[in-house]
Amino acid sequence: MSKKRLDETSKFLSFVLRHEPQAIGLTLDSEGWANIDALISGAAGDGRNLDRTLIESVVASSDKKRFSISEDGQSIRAVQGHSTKSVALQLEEKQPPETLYHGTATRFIDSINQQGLIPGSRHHVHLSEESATASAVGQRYGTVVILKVAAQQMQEQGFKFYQAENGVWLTEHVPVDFISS
Ligand code: HQG
Repeated sequence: MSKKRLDETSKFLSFVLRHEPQAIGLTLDSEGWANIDALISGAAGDGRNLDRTLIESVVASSDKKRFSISEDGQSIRAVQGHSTKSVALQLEEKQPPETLYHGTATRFIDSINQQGLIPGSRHHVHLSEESATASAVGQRYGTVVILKVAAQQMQEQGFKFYQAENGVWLTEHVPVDFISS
């Protein structure tokens, strides 16, 4: 299986499983699960030739473990990054490390200094345990800036933190007072 084919399919799966399932007539349950056979037939209607082997290879080779397959092998979901309103992952609250990192781009800094970190179109602000990961995330948008988030202090003050299956930390909003560079 070529890397190109895996990458293209991964992007397509992110699109339908996080953002626009309706684009291929797919329904996700509130935990984000889609039936794999329905995904394959919906994709076929969109001119995309997916099969189970390809889907399983994408799940297994995803560098960030973006997707998971249910225990019974019937369903697939994205583990984080959703924007679609139909999904509300039942994430368990978890105690974060003292500091988490957020990688962003210089051009967003003025706005972040005013509003704190906001989720944008996604359901959560995404935070990393490693500054190197945050750096890779921020580079997607331009010259990177790594911000430190006083996560434990936030939690002590009542803010909730969650961790997705792939290790990404999630919270709803990071006010300016808890951000430093
Ligand atoms: C920025 C990828 C202006 C924020 C990555 C970010 C991650 C603000 C952008 C995952 C702001 C949103 C998520 C404010 C935040 N004013 N800009 N007040 N607050 N921002 O893509 O965290 O490959 O939705 O800094 O690796 O970059 O898709 O979030 O630059 O894990 O699996 O607004 O997406 O994973 O961008 O990335 P995004 P993100 P995948």
